[in-house]
Amino acid sequence: MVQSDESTGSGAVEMAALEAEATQAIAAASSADELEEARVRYLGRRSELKQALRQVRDRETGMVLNSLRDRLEAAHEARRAELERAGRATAGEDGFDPTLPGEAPPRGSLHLLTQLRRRIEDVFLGLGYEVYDGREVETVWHNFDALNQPEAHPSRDPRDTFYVDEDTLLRTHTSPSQIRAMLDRQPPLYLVSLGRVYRRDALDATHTPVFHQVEALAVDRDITLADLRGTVEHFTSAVFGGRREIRMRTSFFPFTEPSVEFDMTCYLCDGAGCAVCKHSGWIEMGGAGVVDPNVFESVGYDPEEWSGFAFGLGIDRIAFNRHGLPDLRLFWENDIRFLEQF
Ligand code: FA5
Repeated sequence: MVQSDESTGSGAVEMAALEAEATQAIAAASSADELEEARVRYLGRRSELKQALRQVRDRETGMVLNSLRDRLEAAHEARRAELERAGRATAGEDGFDPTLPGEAPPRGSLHLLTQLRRRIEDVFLGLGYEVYDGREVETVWHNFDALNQPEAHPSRDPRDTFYVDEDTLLRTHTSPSQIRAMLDRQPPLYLVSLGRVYRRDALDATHTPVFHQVEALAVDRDITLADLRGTVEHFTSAVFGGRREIRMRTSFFPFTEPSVEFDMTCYLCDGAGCAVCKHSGWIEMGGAGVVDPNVFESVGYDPEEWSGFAFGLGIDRIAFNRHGLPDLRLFWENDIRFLEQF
């Protein structure tokens, strides 16, 4: 029992011990239940302190005990607020508070290049094309020889191409899937092939050593450059929206003859000229042409009977243009702040 015994000082000692014990118990309470237990024990109706207060006879002792009660109540209130802040006071022992609003888990999305790749596939499927998967590790024959690439062509140089061994390499474009498909199937055929390609290009804002291409191949009777033009126009309009016009410039690829590079009217200014198309009204898309008879011969197709067109372009550069991105490397950095915008 706490008693005021100023003559011996034992009451003061007991109160000091009680205060230390109560303060310690309040501070140690780690849940609302534990805190309530401490409150009942040290501040409740049956607590030593309350009983002592009831028996107070002199003003001095009353003041001392009242100030002790005030200090313990303040400690209790401080601890209660602390626990509430930690989300535990209202939640019970397991820390779960069903009254708090829920947190929505962040939703992931497909990588921008995957989205574009699927969109391109859908456009070709709509035209009746088949999606054909080529190989990333290719033979030199499929990647170069069968595509009529001259022995001395610079792209064969190990400084430009990743060789696995003398006869094997990481494909430098998606065109070898034309060869595989023609060896697998008999014409007529209409197919599209998408995937990664590899070149020893120095890394900068518009070049990455790994990038993605889409390749389309049509082989049938009486195919002409006009069919190529119509298909490319449909493809670019479907992917970019609106009605895109196509411009062809003569070019050279060993596997097509004639060969062209094609541009489309800028999807932003519709050809008027703006920052996206560098004020030319046109955006470069890729390479194309009529399949060279030598390519047909290397897969055993009769070039007198069959004709075809092929075109190929870089998917990364399309996405880069489409979204006005400053740097192709963003596709590979996996920075969530970039990825979550698409
Ligand atoms: C070719 O790869 C040909 N196979 C395309 C082709 C197919 C022509 C069928 C005719 C018939 P080229 O080397 O130009 O062509 O590459 C095509 C596209 O790949 C370029 O237009 C460009 O968009 C993209 N590209 C090339 N190098 C890189 C690179 N380092 N990083 C990102 N994209 C690239």
